[in-house]
Amino acid sequence: MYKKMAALGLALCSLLSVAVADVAAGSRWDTRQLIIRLQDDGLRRIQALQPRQPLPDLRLPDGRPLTLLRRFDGNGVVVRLPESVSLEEAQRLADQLVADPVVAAAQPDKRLYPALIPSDPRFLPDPSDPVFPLGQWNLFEDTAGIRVTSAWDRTTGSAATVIAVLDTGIVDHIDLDSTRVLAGYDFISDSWTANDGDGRDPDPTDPGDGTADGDCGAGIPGEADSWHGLAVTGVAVAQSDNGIGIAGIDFRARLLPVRVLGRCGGDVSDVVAAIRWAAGLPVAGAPSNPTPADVINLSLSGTGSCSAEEQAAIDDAYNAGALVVVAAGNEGVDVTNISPANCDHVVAVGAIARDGSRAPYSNVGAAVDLSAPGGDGSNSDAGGVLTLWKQGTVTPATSYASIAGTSFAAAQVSAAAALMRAVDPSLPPATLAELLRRTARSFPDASCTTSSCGAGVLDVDYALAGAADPTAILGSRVNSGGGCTLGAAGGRFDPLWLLFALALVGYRARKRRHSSPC
Ligand SMILES: [Ca+2]
Ligand SMILES: [Ca+2]
Ligand SMILES: [Ca+2]
Repeated sequence: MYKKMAALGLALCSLLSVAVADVAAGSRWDTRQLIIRLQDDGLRRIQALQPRQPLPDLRLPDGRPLTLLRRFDGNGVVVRLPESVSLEEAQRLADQLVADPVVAAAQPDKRLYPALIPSDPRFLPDPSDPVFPLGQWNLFEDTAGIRVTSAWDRTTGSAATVIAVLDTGIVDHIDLDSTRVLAGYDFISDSWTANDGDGRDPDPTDPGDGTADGDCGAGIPGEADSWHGLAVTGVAVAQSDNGIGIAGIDFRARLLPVRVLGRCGGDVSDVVAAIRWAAGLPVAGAPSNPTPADVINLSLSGTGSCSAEEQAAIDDAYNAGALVVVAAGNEGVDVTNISPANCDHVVAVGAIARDGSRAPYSNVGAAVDLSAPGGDGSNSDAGGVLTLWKQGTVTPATSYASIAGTSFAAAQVSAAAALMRAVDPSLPPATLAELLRRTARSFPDASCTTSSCGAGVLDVDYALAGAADPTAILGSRVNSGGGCTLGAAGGRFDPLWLLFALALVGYRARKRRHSSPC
């Protein structure tokens, strides 16, 4: 609303006392225009004025004029400044103008932009798509989405940010920018588990983790390759706005692929080494990591209490400045007995379904920090999380899949944390974690409460606002989170994934609405 001033019938004779600042390069919020509402007398004075003529008597301190661009409605005019200024500077100039009795109101003619909709053809819903009609619903739907499109108006990320994905490794994909993929490391010591012919090595490429019946224990059926690391990675950093496939949540962060899971899962001893290495800490036998992670994503779980070795490694990473994000797990049980989600100094992430209800597989309990959409895991609902996939032996991979699980909920929180670090690289893990909790929005369905599914549903837009001004959200208090019972080290981790409807397609079959290859 415009502030009304008393009309004193004076001419537009004020000189502005605020200089127009030189703004080099500028931002997209800069403006060169003001909207001015005039009192009647002022309006009369410019009645005969033509566009691009200077307003009579109204000048900047250095003598430069304000020129008329056009009449606005009623008593309004849009005027042009001699040069673009920041929005803040424009506001100061407008405030000065309001002090003139013939000016009823003034404000910057600020620029507005559409909420970013990336060009990736699978981002938006497409009812004609028989396989993925919902697009990336988890990023934008009102009920269970994480409000990414408005968040992207704040930042789309920074190349200075590093997300470590500790998982089955990485494979090339047409919708993954290889220049954003750091060298990483393969921490799997056992060569059979690793399936790459040796123990630890510098190549985190995922050779597949498929098994035959009985490989993982008597009576346990074999499984196809999971490509779990690729799928988790795609949620966070698939190449965005490139006209191909899906959009990753972070457009610019670099990926640090760290291999810890292979056939039949992985060992705690390898995972804890990888956590320290990802955080930039020394690990015997491995080269130093020149790109310590801002965020470490652990979409893996095992049973039991948080072991001493897990907690120690997580504490080391936390103290080194890395936020450790952990999937709550897919067993549908209380997370108290699921590690490392039950460890201290982690952000444990549960999953909700597309309708906002608790995902039936998601672990729950007081140790869950917040939830994010992970799909409901049923075959009757296409509402899994759309992400990258590999099918067959084609390289780079070209496929996409709709997958459910807390793995993919966690990946969304990791990407959100990376965007927060892009807003402010100095935010420590405790602040990131508390902001994620405190900016989460209320659960849309009574099946999730703050005692079962964490503080709420991930709200990336609000989290980024919090990152820009933490004290507005937190005051001076930063809480580092809950406790953990220490126990014996050991056990193996399983990747968390539920693939349903086998929603896989090769890219050649996907040419439809766009000229892009998928
Ligand atoms: Ca190896
Ligand atoms: Ca390897
Ligand atoms: Ca893409």
